[in-house]
Amino acid sequence: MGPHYWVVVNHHKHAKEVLLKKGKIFAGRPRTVTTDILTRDGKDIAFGTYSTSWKFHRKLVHSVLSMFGEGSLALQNIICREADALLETLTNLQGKAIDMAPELTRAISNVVCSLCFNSAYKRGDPEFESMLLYSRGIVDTVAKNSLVDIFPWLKIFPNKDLDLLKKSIKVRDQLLLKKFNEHKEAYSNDKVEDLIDALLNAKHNMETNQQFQELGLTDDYILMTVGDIFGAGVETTITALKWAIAYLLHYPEIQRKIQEELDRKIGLERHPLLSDRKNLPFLEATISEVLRIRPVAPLLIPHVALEESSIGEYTIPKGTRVIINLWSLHHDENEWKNPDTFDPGRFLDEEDNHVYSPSPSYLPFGAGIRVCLGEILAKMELFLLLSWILQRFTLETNDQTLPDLEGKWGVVLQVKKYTVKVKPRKSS
Ligand code: HEM
Ligand code: PLO
Repeated sequence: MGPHYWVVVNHHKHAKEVLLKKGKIFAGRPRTVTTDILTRDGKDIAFGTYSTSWKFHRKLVHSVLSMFGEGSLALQNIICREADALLETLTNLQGKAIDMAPELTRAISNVVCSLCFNSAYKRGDPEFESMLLYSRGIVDTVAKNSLVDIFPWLKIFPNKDLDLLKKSIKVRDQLLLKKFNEHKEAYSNDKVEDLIDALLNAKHNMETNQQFQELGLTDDYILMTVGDIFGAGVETTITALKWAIAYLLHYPEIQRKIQEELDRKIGLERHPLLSDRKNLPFLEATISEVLRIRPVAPLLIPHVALEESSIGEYTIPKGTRVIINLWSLHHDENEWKNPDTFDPGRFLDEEDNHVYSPSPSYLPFGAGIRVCLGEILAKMELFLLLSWILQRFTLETNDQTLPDLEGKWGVVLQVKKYTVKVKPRKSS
């Protein structure tokens, strides 16, 4: 395709060879016109190729996520604070046909905002509205293998998508820079409260290190790392949530089964907590099934062979771009019974007590050296938000109009807009 070799991997054995067995060889990323504009020539984690600075930033983000205590109290408190505000808004909107997306987005954005900037948005905040708008502009135009990414020289011609992308990025950059400057002014090395503090701290501590230049601790790299986590943190989880709700509207009996499980195991006296996850296997299985049937990133992000190698019996020249077709893996008829049917039960053992993957052909977060950095966070958010909503509300379609399940192509597999009626559940 265009001036490069592209290989599309459709079987899980080959996918694992690329991502796990030969993960380091295939850890490169292609440079493309749109991602270069988004990331100032690859100075981020997701679209930046394998390098010392990439490794350093990835490790740093990982440690910040651990500092916030994945699986422990801090993140749970932040997510529950947002879930609580969401329930209050839904209570005020009950009975009306609403698009839940803006409210869900605010909840999810505020979690990543707390992580990145130690701040949160209130309803109607103009900065939040502008964030929604620029993010839409980026998701619709970046990294979707448009012609200009395949034939870069096309960028000399007028291109509406590139114009929208550049305009959106300008707004994003202003927002990031504002947050960055506020943090620089307030910086003190004994107070690390969020991702920007952690990056500034690393810069401060590393200034005397001989490797400093290679570590990429310039303002550009720091801004792009924060932009990545903020962007990935919002767009991915929100997409999965929208898919989950769309499927629950199509399958009310599954929604009812989740609610019965919540009633039986938790009741209405208290809200669910992360420690309840093991006791709510049907909800957990539903989340797994949503991520199977509608993977957020159906082609992952393209990988690049950093040296000559092989996949199965094929020789792969250095520089080949490798697409892992997750859609294919998740819908492989040899691995999944009726792959197009939404059936959370397939992820449960015979007693319906434990969640497991019945097939190795399942990689919603990728695997290996480039595996998603936010997997644990995303799973926490999906579990807490869905359980809090379904404990208190039943979600119904408006006038029998069911959401479209086909999706819309972009850097993530987007859900077309739909409306929902939220009906409070009676206290038992
Ligand atoms: C990469 C899935 C949420 C941060 C990825 C990849 C996938 C993925 C498939 C590409 C792996 C590859 O190219 O091999 C998902 C799904 C999510 C989710 C399904 C939610 C349901 C998040 C969240 C964050 C995040 C919440 C941030 C806090 C990242 C980053 C990368 C990434 C930084 C790039 C990693 C790299 O290239 O080294 N994710 N993700 N993701 N994800 Fe996620
Ligand atoms: C989403 C729009 C933001 O404004 C910028 C951004 C940054 C990181 C990207 C994310 C966007 C889309 C989803 C991506 C994420 C990095 C990892 C994640 C591509 C473009 C996935 C699913 O792989």
